[in-house]
Amino acid sequence: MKNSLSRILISYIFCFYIAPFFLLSAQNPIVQTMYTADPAPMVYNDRVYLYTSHDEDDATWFEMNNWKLYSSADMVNWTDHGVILSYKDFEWAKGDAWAPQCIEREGKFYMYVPMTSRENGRPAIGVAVGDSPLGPFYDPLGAPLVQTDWGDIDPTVFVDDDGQAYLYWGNPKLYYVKLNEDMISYSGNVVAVPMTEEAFGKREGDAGRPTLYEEGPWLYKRNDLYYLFWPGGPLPEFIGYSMATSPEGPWKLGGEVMSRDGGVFTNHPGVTDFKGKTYFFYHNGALPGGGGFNRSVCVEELQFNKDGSVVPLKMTEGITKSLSTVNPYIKNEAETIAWSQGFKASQNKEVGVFVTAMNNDAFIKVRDVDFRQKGAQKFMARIGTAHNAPVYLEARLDAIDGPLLCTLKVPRTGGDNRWQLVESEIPLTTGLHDVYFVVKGEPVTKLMYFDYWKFAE
Ligand code: FUB
Repeated sequence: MKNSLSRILISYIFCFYIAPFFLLSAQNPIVQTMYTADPAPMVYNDRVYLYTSHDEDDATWFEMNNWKLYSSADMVNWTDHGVILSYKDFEWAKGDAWAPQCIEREGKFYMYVPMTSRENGRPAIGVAVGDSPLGPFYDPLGAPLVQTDWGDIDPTVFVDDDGQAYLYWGNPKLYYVKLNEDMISYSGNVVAVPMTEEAFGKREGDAGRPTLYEEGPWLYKRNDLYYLFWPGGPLPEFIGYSMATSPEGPWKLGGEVMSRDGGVFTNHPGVTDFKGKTYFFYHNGALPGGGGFNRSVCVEELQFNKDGSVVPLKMTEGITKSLSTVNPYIKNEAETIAWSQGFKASQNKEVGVFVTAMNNDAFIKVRDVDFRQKGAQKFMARIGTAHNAPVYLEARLDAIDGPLLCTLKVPRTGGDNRWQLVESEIPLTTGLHDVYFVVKGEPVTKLMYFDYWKFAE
């Protein structure tokens, strides 16, 4: 009874206070074109790469078949790199593509992923290797990297300054192993972390879970202190953290980082430093249609106190100040988005990732586009539609109804496997602007496909 009352209260707070805030200010959730969960950031060559799991639309249980990748140089515009790995890439796995993490070591990229094993129907952790953050990734082992008796999900991987790599994971137990330098094997035994009240707090009335720790660990180091962030229970999950002076513990409870505000029963931390700041990724149910199995990744800036403890966070509108600008004079993917409504992302062999406008007035906003002093006088976009009825793509400045630069008539190419580059002159446009692409037309669904855009002098 107490539990259902608190759930009603959480939903009430979410619907009336949090959701409208998200929709108006609109930087979180950072992906609006599909449902994403379990964010795992990795910084490489001045970009944040964000690996996520993927909740299928209309799922009523964890319907998760593959992993997605997004990246950003400015923390407000995110580029969709599509599906980069699937459980089908592992012969030994039969599904359940849950929380991933990818890490770079000496120019190779190692993606650790939990899946259900065909052999015994239990979760296990696999590893895939690639030569670029975008993949392609392949399974070098043809078998799980690690499997215990139960609960082998949610891997987090970390390479310490002395080169020793650690893999932590598990629900309800917390395990770790020391990975070898090849990152696809380990030495020594799997260690079960002692689940003590001092390390993870105390939970009453659940013999299988004596502490608050639930799942989804994330290992992070700052100023010689090690942090383990973890979703805690009972459900719905909050996010807590523990600290240690060694990556092997002993861990000491730090406190709560994020409360149970997201309107879904899980949460999942991912932390990274980028361009002098620390960012905390998590998920909630804030997109329209969102819920426990239709989650969305978000990000906040994370701050620390002088003693190293973490300043608790609230779920907000997200990162509102861009770290750099967008160059309009190069090919920009339509799936580079600060905020969108009414667009869905997909991919095919003709153009890779592209977006589809699902309804009239669907729009994409790209933040901080720098036309510079000389300015642009031409706009071009690679687009297409399957409809006979007219469909138009408008390019506007600074607002969905801001100054109109041009209106392109979308050519009837016949489908998303056929495209045309369409261009138009525009009034001289200089300086820094947000650019809006707004779709107008009568057909009821899948109005147009949009691959890329570019401005010219
Ligand atoms: O996304 C599936 C599972 O839900 C993850 O593995 C957990 O961390 C929770 O987010």
